[in-house]
Amino acid sequence: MAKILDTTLREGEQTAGVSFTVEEKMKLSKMLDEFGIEMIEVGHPNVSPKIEEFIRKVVKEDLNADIVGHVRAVRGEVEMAVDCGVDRVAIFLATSNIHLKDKLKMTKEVAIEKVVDCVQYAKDHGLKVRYTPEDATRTDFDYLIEICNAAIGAGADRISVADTVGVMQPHIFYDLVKTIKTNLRPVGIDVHCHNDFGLAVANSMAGIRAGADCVHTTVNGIGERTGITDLSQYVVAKSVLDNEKLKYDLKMLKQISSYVEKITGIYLSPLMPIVGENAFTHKSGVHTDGVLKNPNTYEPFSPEMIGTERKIIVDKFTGRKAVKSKLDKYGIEASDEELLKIIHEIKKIGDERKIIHETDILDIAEKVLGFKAVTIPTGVDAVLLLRLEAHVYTTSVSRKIKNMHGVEKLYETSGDDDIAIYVSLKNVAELNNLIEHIRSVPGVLSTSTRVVLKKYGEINGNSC
Ligand code: HCA
Ligand code: CU
Repeated sequence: MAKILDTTLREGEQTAGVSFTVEEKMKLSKMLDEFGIEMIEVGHPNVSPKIEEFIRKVVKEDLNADIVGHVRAVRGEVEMAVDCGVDRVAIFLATSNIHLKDKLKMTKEVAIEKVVDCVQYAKDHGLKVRYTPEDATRTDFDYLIEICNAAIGAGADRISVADTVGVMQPHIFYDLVKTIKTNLRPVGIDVHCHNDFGLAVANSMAGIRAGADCVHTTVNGIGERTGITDLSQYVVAKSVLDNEKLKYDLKMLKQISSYVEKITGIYLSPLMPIVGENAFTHKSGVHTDGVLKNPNTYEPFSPEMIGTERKIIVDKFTGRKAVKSKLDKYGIEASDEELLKIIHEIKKIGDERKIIHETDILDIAEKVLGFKAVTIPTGVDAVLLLRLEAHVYTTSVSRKIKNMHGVEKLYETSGDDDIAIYVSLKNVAELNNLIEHIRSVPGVLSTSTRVVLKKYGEINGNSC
């Protein structure tokens, strides 16, 4: 079984608009370690004081995962990584003609010298060393082999085949990795696949099949431009499609993904494979009927496997089985004839609007059955008004709050308050927790809360 190196904290932090705090990085490192990741790439220590602070802190945590620093082939940067106490260092220097000539303005010979010097230094200081020929997939093959073998000769124990601009296709990458492996001295091989054409996961799987033994991932696939191989997609594809017994705690995947959504402010498309909102949501009558009889009919694996739940949508496409299962949930019995009437009413509303809430279904059921079916707990709705500290960038706070449990709507406003939030929660205890949580976001100066007594112009109650 190939290993995983997760680089959410290095490549992921290179995503436009993303910056993690030291605390967020510590928390994510611990989650990834608990999940079972073998190597965590933690960043370039020379990029900023906070990155350096985090690296020095995380190495002391004694995680099971190896901590990998990432540096350019610059002596000072390697020295800094050594000084931070990382287990491994990854040294990268581009090898394609376009990078060497136009970006680095460096000859091929000088590039080899720099790589050899940096690898040797790190090795002499007791670190395990990876060398990454950046843009490897657009590099002249003979030169690629020459510089990698020089790095291995100097002590590198891993080579990362970087598809830096994501131009590979699975069959081509398979052949390339295989040929690289046969031409290199014995060494571990990583694959680092960018997702510019949406092929990162497929290419990574092909690379492993060809003999690489470590895949680079990020949570939610974040990274430069359109990111790299998504952790959840890769791991679940390996487990389900390749039928591999994995040692990772797959049940943590949804939770890890949601945490990264929250701290990046980058929210997933509902259509995102594996962890997207729709991954286990069933809509048409034919599908919901099938899933209610046997989930395997329309689910390639169970939602429980990644720690999430199935959702059945009730709208104008809905069939009898789905409506019946919703009514069963509330202990409401309806005859076949009554059920058909209820569905007829649901289809009527469904033509007018996109979302039908559970309370709508219950209202309809009550009308059709002629009695008060259930009393729905109304919960607590409130408007929270937030003031921020003067120097704070409002959007960065909004991003952190937007995804918290119970937050339904968020507005950045003019006037005395900076942010207005509409929240909907089960009870006052939950409301208190949310307020505490919001108050702990750096930059939030004060909150004031207005509990909603009545709502007009929208549907009251929980959504489906
Ligand atoms: C970058 C470098 C890198 C390095 C990958 C690796 C790439 O472009 O910032 O070290 O394996 O994609 O080439 O992320
Ligand atoms: Cu990259």
